[in-house]
Amino acid sequence: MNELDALVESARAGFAQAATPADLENAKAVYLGKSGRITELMKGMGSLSVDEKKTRGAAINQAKQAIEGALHARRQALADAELEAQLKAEALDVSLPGRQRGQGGLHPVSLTLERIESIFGSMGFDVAEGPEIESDWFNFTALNTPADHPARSMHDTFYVEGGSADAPNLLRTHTSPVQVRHALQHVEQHRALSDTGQAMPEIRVIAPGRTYRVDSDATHSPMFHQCEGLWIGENVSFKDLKFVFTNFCRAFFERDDLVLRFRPSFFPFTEPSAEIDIQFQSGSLAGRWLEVAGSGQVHPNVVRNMGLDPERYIGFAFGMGLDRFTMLRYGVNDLRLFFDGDIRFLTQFR
Ligand code: 2NM
Repeated sequence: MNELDALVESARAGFAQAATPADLENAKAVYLGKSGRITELMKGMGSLSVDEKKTRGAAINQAKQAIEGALHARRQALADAELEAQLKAEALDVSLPGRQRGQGGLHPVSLTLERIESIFGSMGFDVAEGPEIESDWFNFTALNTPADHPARSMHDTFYVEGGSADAPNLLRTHTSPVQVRHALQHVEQHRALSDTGQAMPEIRVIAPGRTYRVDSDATHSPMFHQCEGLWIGENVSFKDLKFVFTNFCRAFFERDDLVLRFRPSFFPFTEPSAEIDIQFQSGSLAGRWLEVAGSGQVHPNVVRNMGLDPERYIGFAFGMGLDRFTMLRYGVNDLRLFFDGDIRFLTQFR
Protein backbone atom coordinates (compact mmCIF):
# COMPACT_ATOMS: atom_id res chain seq x y z
CA MET A 1 0.00 0.00 0.00
CA ASN A 2 1.43 3.39 -0.96
CA GLU A 3 1.79 6.34 1.40
CA LEU A 4 -1.44 8.11 0.20
CA ASP A 5 -3.64 5.00 0.41
CA ALA A 6 -2.29 4.46 3.94
CA LEU A 7 -3.19 8.05 4.82
CA VAL A 8 -6.75 7.59 3.54
CA GLU A 9 -7.06 4.33 5.52
CA SER A 10 -5.78 5.97 8.68
CA ALA A 11 -8.27 8.87 8.21
CA ARG A 12 -11.15 6.39 7.78
CA ALA A 13 -10.12 4.58 10.97
CA GLY A 14 -9.79 7.88 12.87
CA PHE A 15 -13.23 9.06 11.72
CA ALA A 16 -14.77 5.70 12.61
CA GLN A 17 -13.41 6.03 16.15
CA ALA A 18 -15.01 9.45 16.64
CA ALA A 19 -18.15 8.80 18.71
CA THR A 20 -19.49 12.38 18.69
CA PRO A 21 -19.61 15.25 16.18
CA ALA A 22 -17.01 17.10 18.33
CA ASP A 23 -14.61 14.11 18.20
CA LEU A 24 -15.13 13.98 14.45
CA GLU A 25 -14.22 17.66 13.98
CA ASN A 26 -10.99 17.05 15.94
CA ALA A 27 -10.16 14.05 13.77
CA LYS A 28 -10.88 16.09 10.64
CA ALA A 29 -8.35 18.76 11.70
CA VAL A 30 -5.58 16.12 11.77
CA TYR A 31 -6.08 15.40 8.03
CA LEU A 32 -7.81 18.36 6.40
CA GLY A 33 -6.93 21.23 8.78
CA LYS A 34 -4.68 24.22 8.03
CA SER A 35 -1.64 22.33 9.29
CA GLY A 36 -3.12 18.88 8.65
CA ARG A 37 -1.50 16.02 6.76
CA ILE A 38 -2.93 16.92 3.33
CA THR A 39 -1.75 20.54 3.62
CA GLU A 40 1.72 19.30 4.61
CA LEU A 41 1.84 17.03 1.55
CA MET A 42 0.86 19.94 -0.71
CA LYS A 43 3.61 22.12 0.77
CA GLY A 44 6.13 19.30 0.19
CA MET A 45 5.63 19.57 -3.60
CA GLY A 46 7.70 22.78 -3.91
CA SER A 47 10.90 21.05 -5.08
CA LEU A 48 9.23 18.88 -7.75
CA SER A 49 9.38 19.42 -11.49
CA VAL A 50 6.31 20.59 -13.41
CA ASP A 51 5.46 17.08 -14.65
CA GLU A 52 6.02 15.52 -11.23
CA LYS A 53 3.80 18.25 -9.69
CA LYS A 54 0.98 17.27 -12.06
CA THR A 55 0.92 13.56 -11.14
CA ARG A 56 1.73 14.10 -7.46
CA GLY A 57 -0.84 16.90 -7.16
CA ALA A 58 -3.54 14.76 -8.81
CA ALA A 59 -2.76 11.85 -6.45
CA ILE A 60 -2.85 14.06 -3.35
CA ASN A 61 -6.16 15.57 -4.53
CA GLN A 62 -7.61 12.11 -5.01
CA ALA A 63 -6.56 11.19 -1.46
CA LYS A 64 -8.03 14.46 -0.17
CA GLN A 65 -11.37 13.73 -1.89
CA ALA A 66 -11.40 10.23 -0.47
CA ILE A 67 -10.80 11.61 3.04
CA GLU A 68 -13.54 14.24 2.59
CA GLY A 69 -15.88 11.52 1.38
CA ALA A 70 -15.13 9.46 4.48
CA LEU A 71 -15.67 12.55 6.66
CA HIS A 72 -19.09 13.29 5.15
CA ALA A 73 -20.16 9.67 5.43
CA ARG A 74 -19.19 9.62 9.11
CA ARG A 75 -20.94 12.94 9.76
CA GLN A 76 -24.10 11.57 8.22
CA ALA A 77 -23.81 8.35 10.24
CA LEU A 78 -23.41 10.27 13.51
CA ALA A 79 -26.36 12.56 12.68
CA ASP A 80 -28.52 9.53 11.79
CA ALA A 81 -27.56 7.83 15.08
CA GLU A 82 -28.39 10.98 17.06
CA LEU A 83 -31.78 11.31 15.40
CA GLU A 84 -32.44 7.62 15.97
CA ALA A 85 -31.64 7.97 19.68
CA GLN A 86 -33.84 11.04 20.00
CA LEU A 87 -36.78 9.35 18.29
CA LYS A 88 -36.39 6.40 20.59
CA ALA A 89 -36.28 8.59 23.69
CA GLU A 90 -39.33 10.60 22.65
CA ALA A 91 -41.35 7.67 21.42
CA LEU A 92 -45.11 7.90 22.06
CA ASP A 93 -47.24 4.88 22.76
CA VAL A 94 -50.23 5.85 20.69
CA SER A 95 -52.11 2.80 21.96
CA LEU A 96 -52.27 4.18 25.56
CA PRO A 97 -55.72 5.46 26.62
CA GLY A 98 -55.87 9.29 26.53
CA ARG A 99 -56.34 11.49 29.60
CA GLN A 100 -60.05 12.18 29.93
CA ARG A 101 -61.18 15.78 30.24
CA GLY A 102 -62.67 16.40 33.71
CA GLN A 103 -66.45 16.52 33.63
CA GLY A 104 -68.08 19.36 35.51
CA GLY A 105 -71.52 19.48 37.07
CA LEU A 106 -73.88 21.75 38.93
CA HIS A 107 -73.44 22.33 42.66
CA PRO A 108 -76.16 20.54 44.70
CA VAL A 109 -77.48 23.89 45.93
CA SER A 110 -77.78 25.00 42.28
CA LEU A 111 -79.68 21.79 41.51
CA THR A 112 -82.08 22.63 44.35
CA LEU A 113 -82.47 26.16 43.02
CA GLU A 114 -83.30 24.84 39.55
CA ARG A 115 -85.94 22.50 41.01
CA ILE A 116 -87.47 25.29 43.09
CA GLU A 117 -87.59 27.69 40.12
CA SER A 118 -89.19 25.01 37.97
CA ILE A 119 -91.85 24.02 40.54
CA PHE A 120 -92.82 27.60 41.41
CA GLY A 121 -92.61 28.48 37.72
CA SER A 122 -95.30 25.86 37.08
CA MET A 123 -97.49 27.74 39.62
CA GLY A 124 -97.02 31.05 37.80
CA PHE A 125 -94.19 32.55 39.86
CA ASP A 126 -91.54 34.80 38.28
CA VAL A 127 -87.92 34.79 39.47
CA ALA A 128 -86.44 38.10 40.70
CA GLU A 129 -82.86 39.00 41.49
CA GLY A 130 -81.34 41.96 43.29
CA PRO A 131 -78.12 43.38 44.75
CA GLU A 132 -76.25 41.57 47.54
CA ILE A 133 -75.10 44.92 48.98
CA GLU A 134 -78.28 46.58 50.19
CA SER A 135 -79.37 49.80 51.79
CA ASP A 136 -80.69 49.84 55.33
CA TRP A 137 -84.08 50.89 54.00
CA PHE A 138 -84.66 47.95 51.63
CA ASN A 139 -83.19 45.34 53.98
CA PHE A 140 -84.83 46.50 57.24
CA THR A 141 -86.99 49.62 57.26
CA ALA A 142 -89.22 48.72 54.32
CA LEU A 143 -89.77 45.33 55.95
CA ASN A 144 -91.21 46.88 59.12
CA THR A 145 -88.12 46.08 61.19
CA PRO A 146 -87.99 48.42 64.23
CA ALA A 147 -84.94 50.70 64.61
CA ASP A 148 -83.84 48.84 67.73
CA HIS A 149 -84.37 45.30 66.37
CA PRO A 150 -81.45 42.97 67.31
CA ALA A 151 -81.07 41.82 63.66
CA ARG A 152 -79.80 45.33 62.90
CA SER A 153 -76.90 45.01 65.36
CA MET A 154 -73.32 44.59 64.17
CA HIS A 155 -73.34 41.19 65.89
CA ASP A 156 -75.84 39.92 63.35
CA THR A 157 -75.34 41.99 60.20
CA PHE A 158 -72.26 42.66 58.05
CA TYR A 159 -72.04 46.41 57.45
CA VAL A 160 -70.04 47.74 54.48
CA GLU A 161 -68.90 51.11 53.17
CA GLY A 162 -71.48 53.40 51.63
CA GLY A 163 -74.92 54.58 52.62
CA SER A 164 -75.32 57.23 55.31
CA ALA A 165 -73.73 57.54 58.76
CA ASP A 166 -76.89 56.50 60.62
CA ALA A 167 -77.94 53.96 57.97
CA PRO A 168 -74.86 52.32 56.44
CA ASN A 169 -75.07 49.84 53.58
CA LEU A 170 -74.94 46.15 54.44
CA LEU A 171 -74.80 42.64 53.00
CA ARG A 172 -78.45 41.62 52.68
CA THR A 173 -79.53 39.35 55.54
CA HIS A 174 -82.41 37.86 53.52
CA THR A 175 -83.76 38.20 49.97
CA SER A 176 -86.90 40.07 51.08
CA PRO A 177 -85.44 43.39 49.82
CA VAL A 178 -85.46 41.87 46.31
CA GLN A 179 -89.21 41.39 46.67
CA VAL A 180 -89.73 44.95 47.80
CA ARG A 181 -87.73 46.15 44.76
CA HIS A 182 -89.68 43.80 42.50
CA ALA A 183 -93.03 44.95 43.91
CA LEU A 184 -92.16 48.64 43.48
CA GLN A 185 -91.14 47.97 39.87
CA HIS A 186 -94.32 45.99 39.27
CA VAL A 187 -96.47 48.80 40.67
CA GLU A 188 -94.63 51.39 38.55
CA GLN A 189 -95.05 49.24 35.45
CA HIS A 190 -98.81 49.02 35.95
CA ARG A 191 -99.38 52.55 37.23
CA ALA A 192 -101.39 53.60 34.16
CA LEU A 193 -103.73 50.66 34.70
CA SER A 194 -104.17 51.34 38.42
CA ASP A 195 -104.92 55.02 37.72
CA THR A 196 -108.04 53.95 35.81
CA GLY A 197 -109.18 52.02 38.88
CA GLN A 198 -108.54 48.65 37.26
CA ALA A 199 -106.85 45.88 39.20
CA MET A 200 -103.11 45.50 38.82
CA PRO A 201 -101.94 42.00 37.77
CA GLU A 202 -101.01 39.93 40.80
CA ILE A 203 -97.45 39.89 42.07
CA ARG A 204 -96.25 36.31 42.12
CA VAL A 205 -92.50 36.02 42.51
CA ILE A 206 -89.69 34.09 44.14
CA ALA A 207 -86.35 35.64 45.08
CA PRO A 208 -83.49 33.16 45.41
CA GLY A 209 -79.89 34.09 46.17
CA ARG A 210 -76.93 34.51 48.50
CA THR A 211 -77.57 36.05 51.91
CA TYR A 212 -75.24 36.98 54.78
CA ARG A 213 -75.36 36.91 58.57
CA VAL A 214 -72.70 37.04 61.29
CA ASP A 215 -72.98 33.38 62.20
CA SER A 216 -70.60 30.46 61.76
CA ASP A 217 -70.74 26.90 63.13
CA ALA A 218 -71.60 23.36 61.98
CA THR A 219 -75.12 24.40 60.96
CA HIS A 220 -74.56 28.08 60.08
CA SER A 221 -72.39 29.65 57.40
CA PRO A 222 -71.85 33.45 57.20
CA MET A 223 -72.96 33.15 53.56
CA PHE A 224 -75.98 30.97 52.91
CA HIS A 225 -78.70 30.64 50.30
CA GLN A 226 -82.29 31.67 50.65
CA CYS A 227 -85.37 31.57 48.53
CA GLU A 228 -88.29 33.75 49.45
CA GLY A 229 -91.69 33.89 47.82
CA LEU A 230 -94.38 36.54 47.54
CA TRP A 231 -97.95 36.47 46.22
CA ILE A 232 -99.96 39.67 46.38
CA GLY A 233 -103.37 40.39 44.91
CA GLU A 234 -106.81 41.54 45.88
CA ASN A 235 -107.98 38.29 47.36
CA VAL A 236 -104.94 36.19 48.28
CA SER A 237 -105.27 34.48 51.64
CA PHE A 238 -103.55 32.14 54.07
CA LYS A 239 -105.30 29.16 52.46
CA ASP A 240 -103.47 30.02 49.20
CA LEU A 241 -100.19 29.99 51.13
CA LYS A 242 -101.00 26.57 52.54
CA PHE A 243 -101.99 25.25 49.12
CA VAL A 244 -98.94 26.64 47.32
CA PHE A 245 -96.39 25.62 49.91
CA THR A 246 -97.86 22.14 50.43
CA ASN A 247 -97.81 21.46 46.71
CA PHE A 248 -94.31 22.84 46.43
CA CYS A 249 -92.93 20.63 49.23
CA ARG A 250 -94.63 17.48 47.91
CA ALA A 251 -93.23 18.17 44.42
CA PHE A 252 -89.78 19.07 45.70
CA PHE A 253 -89.35 15.95 47.85
CA GLU A 254 -91.40 13.79 45.44
CA ARG A 255 -93.63 12.53 48.29
CA ASP A 256 -97.39 12.80 47.88
CA ASP A 257 -97.91 11.81 51.53
CA LEU A 258 -95.71 14.58 52.97
CA VAL A 259 -97.50 16.31 55.88
CA LEU A 260 -97.15 20.03 56.66
CA ARG A 261 -97.77 21.94 59.88
CA PHE A 262 -98.15 25.72 60.16
CA ARG A 263 -97.05 26.74 63.66
CA PRO A 264 -97.78 30.28 64.93
CA SER A 265 -94.68 32.46 65.08
CA PHE A 266 -93.53 36.05 64.73
CA PHE A 267 -91.74 38.07 62.03
CA PRO A 268 -91.74 41.86 61.79
CA PHE A 269 -92.75 41.71 58.08
CA THR A 270 -95.75 39.37 58.41
CA GLU A 271 -98.88 39.26 60.58
CA PRO A 272 -99.99 36.65 61.35
CA SER A 273 -96.83 34.60 60.93
CA ALA A 274 -96.14 30.88 60.92
CA GLU A 275 -93.19 28.51 60.91
CA ILE A 276 -93.66 25.70 58.42
CA ASP A 277 -92.72 22.18 59.55
CA ILE A 278 -92.78 19.10 57.35
CA GLN A 279 -93.02 15.40 58.25
CA PHE A 280 -91.99 12.47 56.05
CA GLN A 281 -94.16 9.34 56.35
CA SER A 282 -91.41 6.96 55.25
CA GLY A 283 -87.63 6.79 55.10
CA SER A 284 -85.01 7.53 57.75
CA LEU A 285 -86.61 10.86 58.74
CA ALA A 286 -90.17 9.46 59.04
CA GLY A 287 -92.31 10.81 61.89
CA ARG A 288 -90.06 13.75 62.83
CA TRP A 289 -91.21 17.37 62.46
CA LEU A 290 -88.60 19.35 60.52
CA GLU A 291 -88.71 23.13 60.42
CA VAL A 292 -88.11 24.23 56.81
CA ALA A 293 -89.53 27.73 56.31
CA GLY A 294 -91.04 30.87 57.79
CA SER A 295 -94.16 32.48 56.37
CA GLY A 296 -97.07 34.77 56.96
CA GLN A 297 -99.50 37.33 55.66
CA VAL A 298 -97.53 40.37 54.48
CA HIS A 299 -97.77 43.16 57.10
CA PRO A 300 -99.82 46.20 55.97
CA ASN A 301 -96.79 48.45 56.54
CA VAL A 302 -94.77 46.30 54.12
CA VAL A 303 -97.58 46.32 51.55
CA ARG A 304 -97.57 50.12 51.81
CA ASN A 305 -93.79 50.24 51.37
CA MET A 306 -94.26 48.21 48.20
CA GLY A 307 -96.31 51.13 46.86
CA LEU A 308 -99.65 49.41 47.36
CA ASP A 309 -102.78 50.26 49.34
CA PRO A 310 -103.03 47.68 52.15
CA GLU A 311 -106.81 48.25 52.25
CA ARG A 312 -107.00 46.81 48.75
CA TYR A 313 -104.02 44.49 48.34
CA ILE A 314 -103.17 41.53 50.56
CA GLY A 315 -100.99 38.48 50.24
CA PHE A 316 -98.49 36.12 51.77
CA ALA A 317 -94.77 35.61 51.82
CA PHE A 318 -92.45 32.82 52.85
CA GLY A 319 -88.74 32.27 53.23
CA MET A 320 -86.66 29.09 53.20
CA GLY A 321 -83.04 28.03 53.29
CA LEU A 322 -81.82 26.44 50.06
CA ASP A 323 -78.94 24.80 51.91
CA ARG A 324 -81.30 23.13 54.36
CA PHE A 325 -83.62 21.95 51.59
CA THR A 326 -80.62 20.49 49.77
CA MET A 327 -79.40 18.69 52.91
CA LEU A 328 -82.83 17.17 53.49
CA ARG A 329 -83.29 16.06 49.89
CA TYR A 330 -79.86 14.45 49.50
CA GLY A 331 -79.28 13.33 53.11
CA VAL A 332 -76.24 15.58 53.65
CA ASN A 333 -75.47 15.98 57.37
CA ASP A 334 -72.84 18.76 57.41
CA LEU A 335 -73.55 22.18 55.91
CA ARG A 336 -69.84 22.88 55.50
CA LEU A 337 -69.55 20.22 52.78
CA PHE A 338 -71.36 22.63 50.45
CA PHE A 339 -68.63 25.24 50.80
CA ASP A 340 -65.45 23.10 50.98
CA GLY A 341 -65.31 22.60 47.21
CA ASP A 342 -64.16 18.96 47.62
CA ILE A 343 -64.54 17.36 44.21
CA ARG A 344 -65.23 13.93 45.78
CA PHE A 345 -68.34 15.38 47.43
CA LEU A 346 -69.47 17.49 44.49
CA THR A 347 -69.23 14.73 41.85
CA GLN A 348 -71.82 12.68 43.75
CA PHE A 349 -74.57 14.99 42.53
CA ARG A 350 -73.89 14.88 38.78
C1 2NM B 1 -89.65 34.73 55.93
C2 2NM B 1 -90.73 34.53 56.77
C3 2NM B 1 -91.88 35.26 56.61
C4 2NM B 1 -90.91 37.37 53.69
C5 2NM B 1 -91.60 38.57 53.71
C6 2NM B 1 -91.32 39.16 52.51
C7 2NM B 1 -91.79 40.43 52.01
F1 2NM B 1 -90.93 40.93 51.13
F2 2NM B 1 -92.93 40.27 51.38
F3 2NM B 1 -91.97 41.27 52.98
N1 2NM B 1 -90.53 38.34 51.84
N2 2NM B 1 -90.28 37.26 52.56
C8 2NM B 1 -90.86 36.38 54.75
C9 2NM B 1 -91.96 36.20 55.58
C10 2NM B 1 -89.73 35.66 54.92
O1 2NM B 1 -88.47 34.07 56.01
C11 2NM B 1 -88.23 33.24 57.10
